[in-house]
Parts: sequence; structure tokens; C-alpha cells
Amino acid sequence: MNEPEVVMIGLGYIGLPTAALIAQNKTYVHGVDINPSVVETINKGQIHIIEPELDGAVANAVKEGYLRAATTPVKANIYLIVVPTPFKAKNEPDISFVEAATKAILPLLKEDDLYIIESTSPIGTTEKMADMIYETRPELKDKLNIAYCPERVLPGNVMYELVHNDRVIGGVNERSTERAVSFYSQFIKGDLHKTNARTAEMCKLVENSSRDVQIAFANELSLICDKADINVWELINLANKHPRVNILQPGCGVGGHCIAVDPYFIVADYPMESKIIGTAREINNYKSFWCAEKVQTTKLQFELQHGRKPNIALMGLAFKPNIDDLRESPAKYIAQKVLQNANNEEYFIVEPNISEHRVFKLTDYRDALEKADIIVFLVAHNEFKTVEIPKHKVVLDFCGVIK
Ligand code: SAJ
Repeated sequence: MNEPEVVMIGLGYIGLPTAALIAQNKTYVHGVDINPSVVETINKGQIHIIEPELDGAVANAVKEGYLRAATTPVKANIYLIVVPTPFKAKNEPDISFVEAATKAILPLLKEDDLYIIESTSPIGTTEKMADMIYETRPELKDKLNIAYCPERVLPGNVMYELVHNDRVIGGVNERSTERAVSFYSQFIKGDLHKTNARTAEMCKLVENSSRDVQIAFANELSLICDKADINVWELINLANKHPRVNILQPGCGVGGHCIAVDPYFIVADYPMESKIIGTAREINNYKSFWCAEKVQTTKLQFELQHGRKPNIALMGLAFKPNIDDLRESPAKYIAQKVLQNANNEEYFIVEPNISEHRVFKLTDYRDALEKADIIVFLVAHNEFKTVEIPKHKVVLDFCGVIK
């Protein structure tokens, strides 16, 4: 392979698709991941994550020699940091991976290089990294281009959205913004919106916080409606007939690796001001706990009424409908909690999008529906929407499958 133009640090859910996209554009990309087995898989032209159309893109990019992976970076002209930013105990963001990635490329940087962070980051991270770089390499002071450019792709539709979504690009100065815009414009068809680094950082956090707050509103309504004996789905549908009202759907909590995490990045730094954002997190977390409690009380009521233990079907484990991704899934959390309280009832765990699981013994959804006395819908998978449920069965519909 020729000298790479781009070094991509982090070959996960965003880094790998982005690396493949850049490579498709006939730009040489050197991908870096700390995990040697990830590196090995990619260099074979294979992938370690599940995302439609990514396999073909990576296979091609590797075959044509535009993408290769390694555990260490090499010299290039553009460095992209796309590593995880998890949070520590007390919900404080942990930027140590961004720091480590930046340190790894520090000796390689040269005048006029472009350094971009894509990782979701607390406000001020890009400026902090710029300071760190210039402290170690003072001869490069203000001679690098440093920018922040978050992604906003939806898992399951990454390859399309990477190209077509608008992007927000914020440099530490105008020249950096312009350089980053000119880089992304080579492979992105969406509009590229210029701003500064801090605004771009906050923009990413705000997008996901906004969705979290809106879902919290729907989840709060679902709790009120449960007490008030009102069908929340009908209520939201009717309220949404107002031309300026658009309420989202309640569910069994908020999962995934973004919406349930990013709001904490704001709350941790601005605890006094982030009242709604912090409360939304609490409401959405509480909703999962409430669902598990509801299963428990329904189970006990059944036993009192029928003088026997019920069979219980838990329908869905993924973090949202029609995907096989179980990470940070509220449905999985509820299933675990319900099973912890098991007392000789029979449970049928259903997840039609995966064939097996190392903890849960999975049952086909049709068998589970047939055998269960209590049917708990946790995720609104398409398969569940068309099923006929006999009137005598108890249904707990937490996600609006049976509207
Ligand atoms: N959910 C509800 N009710 C709704 C919509 C969603 O309970 O009406 C739940 C889902 O079931 C799921 C969670 O919210 O548990 C998150 O799902 P999602 O589809 O809203 O979002 P993600 O996490 O798959 O992807 C989000 C997207 N952000 C926004 O829509 C603002 C995506 O564009 C971001 O790129 C992604 O986070 C990210 O990586 O930050």
C-alpha cells in the first residue's frame, strides 16, 4: 500500500464504516485499533461488527489496497480520532481513550496536518487536546489544523447516513474549520455546517439529549396513564393530531450507546443548569425499573387469582426494534431483573433477531406466545405486530405493539 493519506484511530461502529467510506473514495487509509483480533479480521477483508453493507465495503477497500489495519499509527496528513468516550462511576465522561490516541500520534504530527476528533466528547475536549499537542510539540504551535466533527448516523443505516446526513464541523480556528470541511466534502453529500469546536461538541450532546428528553416526556405520560386508566398510545396519537405537537413513543426505557449516555456529558459539567436533561435520564432509567416491577406484581396477581404459577413470555431483548444489538438494552435489563425474582414460574425469552445467547435460553416467538399466560412486550419488533393473542392471556405491552 502507498503512504496513507488518513490515519483512522478506532475501528469500531463509526471508525470502521468511515474508514471504508474514505477508502472507497480511493484515499489510502491506515486504520488503528488496540485490539489485535480486530486488526487481523479487517486485514482479512472481514468485519467484527454487525452493520448492513459494511462487509462488502470493507472487503473491497482491503482487496483494492486502500484500507489496511494495524495496532499502531504511522505518518499521514490527516488523523481522525474515533475512539469510545465511556463514562466513569458517577456518570462522569472518560476521555482517556481520546487522550491516549492523541498521544500516540503526537510524534508523527507535522506542519499543516489535519487532526479531527469525531468521538462524542465533553465540551472543551478539542481545545484541551490542542493544548496538549502544542505543549509537547511547541514548534507546531498554530501550524496544525484541529477540528471537531461529530457523526450522527443511526445504527442499522450507517453506510447510507454517513454519506447523506448533514455534518457540523467546528475548528479551533477558521483555517482548521475550512480544512476539515474540504476533507469531508470529498465523500459526504450532506451539507457541511461550519462552527467552532465547542459548539460542534455541544451540538452532538444536545441532539441526543433532545431525543432523550422527548422520550422521557412520553415515558412520563405512560406512567400517568397507567394510573389514570388511559391508553397512552391512543392518547399520544390523538395529541399528535395537533399541528404543532409531536410526542414520541414510550417504551421500556432508553438504551443504546448514545442517547442513554451523551446527556450525562452535559449534566456532569453543568449540574446546576441541566435540570431537564438530568431529570429525563432519571425518568427513562426509572421506566425500566417500573416495567420490571410491573411484571413482578402481575405475576403475583396471577398466582393469587389462578392458584398456580404463570408461564411468562418476555418478548424482545434488543435495545430497539428490528435490530440484533443488545448492548445497553433496557429490555435485557428488565429480563435480567425479572429472572432474578423468578420463583418457579416458567419463562420464555424471545429475541427473533438473534439465534442464540450465552445467558438467555431463547424460544421461538410463536411457541412462547402459545405457552405463556403472561405476555410481556418489551421491544416492538415487526414479528410481534401481527400476532393474534387470545383474550384470556394477560398482556403487558410496554412498547405499543398492540395499539
Ligand atoms: N426510543 C423510545 N421511543 C421513541 C424512540 C426511541 O423509547 O419514540 C428508544 C429506543 O427504543 C432505544 C433508544 O430510544 O432504546 C434509542 O434509540 P434511537 O433509535 O432513538 O437512537 P440510537 O441510539 O439508535 O441512535 C441515536 C440517534 N440520535 C438521534 O436520533 C438524535 C443517531 O442519529 C445518533 O447518531 C446516535 O444516537 C449516536 O451515535 O449518537
